[in-house]
Amino acid sequence: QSFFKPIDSSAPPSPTPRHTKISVIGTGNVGMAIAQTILTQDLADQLALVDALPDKLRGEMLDLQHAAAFLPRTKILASADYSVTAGSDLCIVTAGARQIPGESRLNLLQRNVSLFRQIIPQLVRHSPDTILLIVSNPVDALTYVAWKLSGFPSNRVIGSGTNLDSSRFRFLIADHLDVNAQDVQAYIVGEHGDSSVALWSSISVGGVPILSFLEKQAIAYEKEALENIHKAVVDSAYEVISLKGYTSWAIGYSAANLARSILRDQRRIHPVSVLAKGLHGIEGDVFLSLPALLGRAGVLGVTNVHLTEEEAEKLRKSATTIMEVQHQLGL
Ligand code: 6V0
Repeated sequence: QSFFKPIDSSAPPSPTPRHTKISVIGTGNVGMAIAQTILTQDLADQLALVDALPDKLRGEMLDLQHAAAFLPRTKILASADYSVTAGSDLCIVTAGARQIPGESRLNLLQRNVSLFRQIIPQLVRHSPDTILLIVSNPVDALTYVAWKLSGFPSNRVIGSGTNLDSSRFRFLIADHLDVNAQDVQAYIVGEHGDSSVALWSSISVGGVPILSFLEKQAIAYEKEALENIHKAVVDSAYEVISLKGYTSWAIGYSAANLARSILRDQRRIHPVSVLAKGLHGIEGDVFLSLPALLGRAGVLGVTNVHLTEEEAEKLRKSATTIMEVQHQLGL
């Protein structure tokens, strides 16, 4: 006995609609910020959550489901079993071990590689056509690990990379000029974190290149002052972590912003971690952030952004640092 009476009993059953499904692996601070941004921005018909802690996972699922009356309709599923992710269009991986005080970055990476050995093959088995978006840190090396473990073509393995660093950069410039950050075009590329590279030569506000504007107005600017803005970007993650214990909201919006560009085929350009082999003199299999065109097939291309020789040199140095660590992983 159906709750609704059919208005025409001879009508054929309606075809199953094509759903957009996103899975979020790891329901810690970052995974949940991403999940809730996906819900409020109506980016998926189905949202599957996976974590290794079943009680926490069920609690998070119920808490989100209880907001159903205030949100666009999204079916929310959760399980520690990866079959819940079957048929995902996009899998966002935020699962990660926490750094133990005094632990080296390499050791942390090795522990996260062990997690990825459990996670990535299961995602691939249940969603062979999915796109993987890696958020867990160190994001560039782990994106490489996900690429290796998945066997996917590189266009379907993306690291959230410096999309967040670039947003922090745009915020600082926009705040200084008192304009909307969406009208500031500015990229941070390279490694997400300490060795990232700010592309000063390509910053523009409302289409006006900033450096040449300053030069034309004979406004003196110190290279050091510019580097301080970049340093503020690099330090900002540490500052947030020291103040509130973790970062969550900005990475939540950053990942949802990438999800929108990919799943809605927006063909927008984002600085994200991509396979950089053969670009800007980088040799070897290394993922780091470059401005990339994102659409339904994942990474559609990388823009031919102009780098000064100094910027290119810094980028290659970042690549070498990441590759040195990767070589010790034995993948
Ligand atoms: P958290 O709050 O400790 O959450 C991690 C979650 O992963 C926990 O809920 C764990 O139970 C879960 N987990 C652990 N092992 C597994 C497993 N095998 N399968 C499934 N789930 C598992 O950490 P938080 O959410 O704060 O951070 C998550 C990751 O995101 C860390 O690696 C951060 O460093 C990284 N970030 C990356 C950013 C970026 O810009 N790329 C930004 C912020 C944080």
